[in-house]
This record gives sequence, C-alpha cells and structure tokens, in this order.
Amino acid sequence: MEPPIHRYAIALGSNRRHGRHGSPARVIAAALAALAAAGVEVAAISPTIHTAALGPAGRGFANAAAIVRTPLDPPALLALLKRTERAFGRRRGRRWGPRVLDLDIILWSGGRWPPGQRRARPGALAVPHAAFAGRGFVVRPLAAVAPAWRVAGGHTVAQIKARLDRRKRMDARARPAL
Ligand code: A4P
Ligand code: MG
Repeated sequence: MEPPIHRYAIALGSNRRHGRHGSPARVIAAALAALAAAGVEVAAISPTIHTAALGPAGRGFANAAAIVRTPLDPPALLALLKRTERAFGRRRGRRWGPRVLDLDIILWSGGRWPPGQRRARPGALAVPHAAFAGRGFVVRPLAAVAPAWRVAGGHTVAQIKARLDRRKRMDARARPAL
C-alpha cells in the first residue's frame, strides 16, 4: 500500500547572505530547491517579501511560504528541515539571532501535532506553529498560497490575515503623526 501523502505549509526566513547562494531571497529559493532534491514535492511558492526584523535579529528578513507534499510525518519533516538549515550553515546560537535559514512547519493536513493534544511540551514540535497567527511575515506569504486553509477547525488563513491587517490599520491610526 502507498504511504499517505501529507500536505504542509512551511515558512522560510533568512536575514544573512550565504557565501555561495547569495542574498537572503536567493537562500530561500535555494532552500526550496534543496527540499525538492530531497524528495519533497514543492506544490506552491509565495512571493518572497522583505520584512523588518521582529525581535533582536537586527537586519531585515526575506520571508516566504510554500505548500509541500511528502510521505514524511511531522517529526520526520522537521528533521529534514533542521538538516537543511544545517546544510545552509545554520548554527545553534542565540534564540532569534541572525540566521542564514529558518524553516518552520506552520500547518499540516493532519491538523494538530502532537495528535489529540492542545499543547506540545515546551521546545517540542507544535503544529500549527504556536505563534504564526500574530506574525505578518508568516501570514502574508501564507495567504498567497493557502488562503482557504482552515487552521485546526477555526479560522481560514485569509481570515487570520484580514484580522492582522485590521490590527495594523488600527495601530497606525492610534499612533500620533510625528
Ligand atoms: N519547534 C516547535 N514547533 C515547531 C514548528 N512548528 N516548526 C521547535 C519548526 N520548529 C518547531 O526552533 C526552535 C525549536 O522549535 C526547534 O528545535 C523545534 O523543535 P529553531 O528554528 O531552532 O529556533 P528559532 O528559529 O530561533 O526559534 P523559533 O521559535 O523558530 O523562532 P521563530 O519563531 O522562527 O522566529 N522577523 C522577521 N521579519 N522574519 C522572520 O522570519 N524570524 C524570527 C525567528 C524572529 N524575527 C523574525 C523572523
Ligand atoms: Mg525556526
């Protein structure tokens, strides 16, 4: 029997050049090519956007999202993503530090990981990604490739993006003009 095919939304981020691949946007393109070479079907790729760093990472990021299809279950896909980050020169360092490549699993066709639990242990794999819905640099590219994806039985990605856009407009209005 064929193994089941899982569908995932993954987020890609880079805010450092790579010696061979070049700019952060090129790192993202090369990372997707590396995943395809590892046997993951890359079904859709968002535009790459340039975003200001959230947190202490300093330099701005290139961010994108992709829809991929693979027989790998979530822990096996995470292991492949971590190997790919290492192959691009990512080293363990300060949390949220500058990085050549960050690959996160955002959504999975199977719903929640770990199955049947609302929360993962701290530091363990959690899908949907615990913080994605508040992050424009994840939600905006994701909405370009999976607007209708319903997140764990709740809102669609398009609704999550609309909420973030509303909040951004309200924040801009609340801020006095300088
Ligand atoms: N982990 C748990 N759930 C997941 C998941 N769904 N996908 C665990 C991937 N990993 C997950 O991640 C730390 C651990 O989280 C992993 O070992 C895994 O078991 P990491 O990638 O090694 O470390 P990190 O990236 O420093 O932490 P984290 O929490 O992934 O950081 P974020 O949330 O990715 O934030 N600003 C802009 N504009 N654009 C960015 O892309 N990224 C960050 C990093 C900060 N600021 C940014 C951006
Ligand atoms: Mg990460």
